[in-house]
Amino acid sequence: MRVETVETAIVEVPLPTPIGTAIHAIRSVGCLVVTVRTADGVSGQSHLFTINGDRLSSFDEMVRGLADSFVVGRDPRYSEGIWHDVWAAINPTGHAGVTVAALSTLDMACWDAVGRALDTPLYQLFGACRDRVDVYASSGLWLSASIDELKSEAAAFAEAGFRAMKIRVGSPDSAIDEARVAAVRQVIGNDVKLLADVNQGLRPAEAIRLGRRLDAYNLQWLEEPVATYDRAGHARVRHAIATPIASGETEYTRFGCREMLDAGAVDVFMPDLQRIGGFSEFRKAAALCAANNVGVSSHFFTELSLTMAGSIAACDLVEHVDWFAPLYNESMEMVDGQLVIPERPGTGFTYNVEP
Ligand code: SMN
Ligand code: MG
Repeated sequence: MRVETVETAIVEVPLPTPIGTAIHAIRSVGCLVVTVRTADGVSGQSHLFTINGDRLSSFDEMVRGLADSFVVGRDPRYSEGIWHDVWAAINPTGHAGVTVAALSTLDMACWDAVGRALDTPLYQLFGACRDRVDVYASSGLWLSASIDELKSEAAAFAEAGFRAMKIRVGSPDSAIDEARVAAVRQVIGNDVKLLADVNQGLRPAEAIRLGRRLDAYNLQWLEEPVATYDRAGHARVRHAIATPIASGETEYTRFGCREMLDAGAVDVFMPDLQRIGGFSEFRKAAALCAANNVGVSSHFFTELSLTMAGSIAACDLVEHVDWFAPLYNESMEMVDGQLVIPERPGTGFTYNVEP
């Protein structure tokens, strides 16, 4: 099996309404769909994205450059060798950001090709541990929503069958955040899990003040309470409140994961497939977490993260973001508040995008 071409396609997916977090203002996601084709007619696909499509052409350039040098002409079953050759080559440029996003996307597309060539779901190829996984609704309850909007969105998520959902917090006044969390908790009751994401919007003392207020609302976790680089700050918050701390969506590779674990920053590490280094590296980070008795969840990339949840025992909860559904030919299936891990070959998802 030999890769003959790697093609890219840029697609802008608008959000139904613009949204805001403590640090983002988002109107659309600009996606780069990557297709690896082998000489025997097998293909593998994945994507990366930037918020509002910002500087997406740099990512395209990086994917195509790395693909020409390290993927074309290679056997995708040598994904580990490809990963390490790219890692060595990006050393002078840097092991984070555009370089690692391109590496991640190529890694996932190669793996998808391997699954398709073998006509096997990737999660089973990696060694399956479950066929369904708990999920939380995450395309809503934004910081930009009014309290009335929060209440109706929360009710709609529960009505749609979600048993968990995430609210964004990080307002300058913690009393405002508390009122918003209280309003949602009142609508959904105690049986539906509620998570809260600060999006790095606070300093440690402010996050502790907020966390102590929110301890009364039985939250599943408080996410990214402070800047991602402030791992000691994460640990301070974690030790000062009862609610568990989740973080890691902005960390790169097993090395970023190790920094978080060594600092005692998190109860749950939540890699983002685009930043962590693709399937190969997500699995290594998850092994580190397991050795440290730290939980694993996934950030964004719901469709592709099902491959991880299906093959990593500690990864027992995934984030549900519906923004990318228009890219795919297949839809995610939810049964009794859980997502079904598809038994289709590869990731189980194909892109409806022509390069
Ligand atoms: C998030 C990240 C990027 C854009 C919107 C929301 C958030 C999440 O941190 O965890 O979903
Ligand atoms: Mg987050």
